[in-house]
Amino acid sequence: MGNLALERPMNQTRVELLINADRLAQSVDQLAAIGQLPGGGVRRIAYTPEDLAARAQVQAWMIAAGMTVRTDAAGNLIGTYPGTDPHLPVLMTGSHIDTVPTGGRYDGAFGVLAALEAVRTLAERQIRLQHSLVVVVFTDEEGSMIGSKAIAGSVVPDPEYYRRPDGETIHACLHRIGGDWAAIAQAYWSPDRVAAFVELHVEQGPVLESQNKQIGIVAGIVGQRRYQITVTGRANHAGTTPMDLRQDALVAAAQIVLAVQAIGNLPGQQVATVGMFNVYPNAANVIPGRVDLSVDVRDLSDARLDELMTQLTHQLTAIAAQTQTQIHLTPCLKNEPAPADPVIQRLIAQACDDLGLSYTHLPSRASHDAQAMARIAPMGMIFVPSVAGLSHAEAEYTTPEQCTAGANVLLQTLLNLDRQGTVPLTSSNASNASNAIAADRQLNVGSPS
Ligand code: HGY
Ligand code: MN
Ligand code: MN
Repeated sequence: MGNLALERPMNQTRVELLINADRLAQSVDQLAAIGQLPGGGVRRIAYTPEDLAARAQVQAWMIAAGMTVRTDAAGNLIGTYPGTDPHLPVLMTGSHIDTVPTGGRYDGAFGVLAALEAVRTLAERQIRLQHSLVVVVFTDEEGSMIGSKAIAGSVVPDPEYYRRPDGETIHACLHRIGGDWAAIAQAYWSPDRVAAFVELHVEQGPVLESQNKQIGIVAGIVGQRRYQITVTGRANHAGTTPMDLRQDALVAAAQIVLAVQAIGNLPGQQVATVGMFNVYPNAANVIPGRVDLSVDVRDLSDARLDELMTQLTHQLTAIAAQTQTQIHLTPCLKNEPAPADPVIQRLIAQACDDLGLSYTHLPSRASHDAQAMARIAPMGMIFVPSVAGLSHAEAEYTTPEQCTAGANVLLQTLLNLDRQGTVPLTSSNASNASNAIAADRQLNVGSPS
């Protein structure tokens, strides 16, 4: 792993405190057993019994590690390892334990378990930091990201925005995990309470592996927009309805998929995806009356995302007219691009140097809770390699050695931050603009019929 000829091996580090690699690997295995799929991956969708079981497990581990634990109104599980100076703002770290429907063992879970391992390492040596160390398991990262948004004060007020694809309300979802929609504003942390937020995560891409680097220092996270599109046509008999008298929702939806691909293929760095697609009534002899699909668009520039969505909207209008359907586009996620704090990036680099680990700086094209957290705190992210660049897939893998290296970088970065004191929130991170988007900003296009 890596070209280490000119570097110190890990066992000749300049640091005194190292995490317990076996204990970390064991916890990764144990958590992956909750919601385990036959192919070795994990299905642990937010608010499901698997999510609840995993939360209970992590909570028990946090308590055993000497943390006090609570669940906030957004359902975030918050463990605190008290510091020696209760007046200082906290150092915060964490990630998520929910997964995509067929996810891997590391996306999110690794960041939570490495943070827990950092606390275990401190606790067994009876080391207290000056700052309290707060480990957060954020609610529903793979869906609404409501957990980190609540902490950052950017939750959209309209509960309809958070209705699950299966129709369940956010009230019911949060209630099930110990949260409370009515009190969600109480989950907010003002910037003066958080000295820094650091998230460790698997890269979910091929860059580190292809460059033979052990650690990635994230320079910034791309902005992301997600929409649900409903195409409404008219269900009718597939035999008796002449071709020119159809309002076929699936024909329109198929054109939308190609239009989304086309904006992704425009010159630039953006990506655009239709990942969810449901046809109703989905019967061979019925002209489809309705299709629900998702659109996910990402780029480092918010202005560019606006531009791309304007183009897509024009195309949807044309498709609706041509297919005699109605196309309804509802925003369901908006994450602004978030730069990582330069001071934290430097402290991560210092941790890598002290541990004898190779590193490079790179952007994150995946969204993370760190993105919301950057609104209220200086933010940093540490990446470890993903074997073959695979993620959001059962085959997602990061070796135990790579996990150990990442967890040690996290621990050293937290120690560096504790010594350094509060990092001032840099102007590039401080954002006054609300990224809450108006829930009524919906687009309806289509032929009146
Ligand atoms: O979709 C994402 O980028 C993230 O994994 N939630
Ligand atoms: Mn993910
Ligand atoms: Mn993730």
